Amino acid sequence: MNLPILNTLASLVQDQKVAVPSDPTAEGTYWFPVQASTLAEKSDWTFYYIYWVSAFFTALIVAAMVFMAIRYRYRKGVWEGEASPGHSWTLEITWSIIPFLLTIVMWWSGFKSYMYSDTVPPDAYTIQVTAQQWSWEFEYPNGAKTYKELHLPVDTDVTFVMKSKDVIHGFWIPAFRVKKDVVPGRYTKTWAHPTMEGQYTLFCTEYCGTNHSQMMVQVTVEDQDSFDKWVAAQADPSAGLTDVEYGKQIWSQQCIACHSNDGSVVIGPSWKGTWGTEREFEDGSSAIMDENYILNSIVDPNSQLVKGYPPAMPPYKDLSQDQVDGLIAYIKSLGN
Ligand code: HEC
Ligand SMILES: [Cu+2]
Repeated sequence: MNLPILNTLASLVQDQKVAVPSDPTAEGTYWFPVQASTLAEKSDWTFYYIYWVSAFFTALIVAAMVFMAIRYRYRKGVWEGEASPGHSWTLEITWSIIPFLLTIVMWWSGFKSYMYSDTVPPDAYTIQVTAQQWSWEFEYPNGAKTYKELHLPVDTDVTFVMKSKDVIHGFWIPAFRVKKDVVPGRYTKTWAHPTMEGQYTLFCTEYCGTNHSQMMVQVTVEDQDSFDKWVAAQADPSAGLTDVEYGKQIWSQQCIACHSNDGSVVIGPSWKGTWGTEREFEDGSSAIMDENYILNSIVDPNSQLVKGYPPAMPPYKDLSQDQVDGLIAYIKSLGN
């Protein structure tokens, strides 16, 4: 069976050593994962308040129903009902005021935590988030970029300034109760104040195409010292790597959703055995897979559309020369 998605999943596990994100429901309560941010507590309070008010009234109403069904059941020979009581102001006012107060509390706590989650603190540590089919990019203030993982310092306000390169995506970290759409053509912002060190999962929560369900990222919350060290190390991603290793790393972060290294077709052609071969295009022309062709495929993919494939690849204009060299070296290493 050659299902593209199985290949991608398999290569994700084999090549990337990405821990398959831990099950977010494994800890926490029946309803929610752990509370790992300041918002979590507020948001859960509203939920549990509504939950218990509903549970209480469900029990009360069902009990009254059962009681009355028995009390006023049909009895043989009795055809006349009891006389109904008249209008009762006390009752009317009680059952209007109490629910009114109960629902005002729902609105108030919902409104307050919504405003809290939507008011981005002005001086927070800022991470630029870019979503695209089907990966996330996180850019830190020192220029470091990461894709499969997001690290955050504990007990710090962090703002996410988000944009999308293509369609609508959704930025969702359940343990933080943070969820905000990432919309093409505009910036959206959200923020979090992580309160607990640990590993959580970020999901895409807008259905954005074939590999939507794989837009998961491991979120690591750690103490400030470890975070500083980590983010400094990320700033120079090619340090200690050969060109081929560096290229493979970029592939596994940004290209793997569509290109395999083992001959299987995902969305685009596999890179295996393509170096130096002749590529045929939709318009009938052709070219040899060499440095220039790869460069052109990266920055202007639709100008030479490989025969039989959809124009699904977005242009990658912000890859550095080093990164392009790495990718070329990697494709070359996959043979011809
Ligand atoms: C959303 C899916 C997608 C992503 C992500 C993607 N590509 Fe592509 N790519 C395609 C498709 C589809 C084609 C074939 C159509 C075309 O030529 O544009 C293609 C073609 C190519 C080709 C030509 C392949 C050949 O067989 O002639 C190269 C080289 C390439 N991509 C490089 C990259 C690199 C490098 C990245 C990551 C930085 C990348 N692509 C990310 C979809 C994607
Ligand atoms: Cu998405």
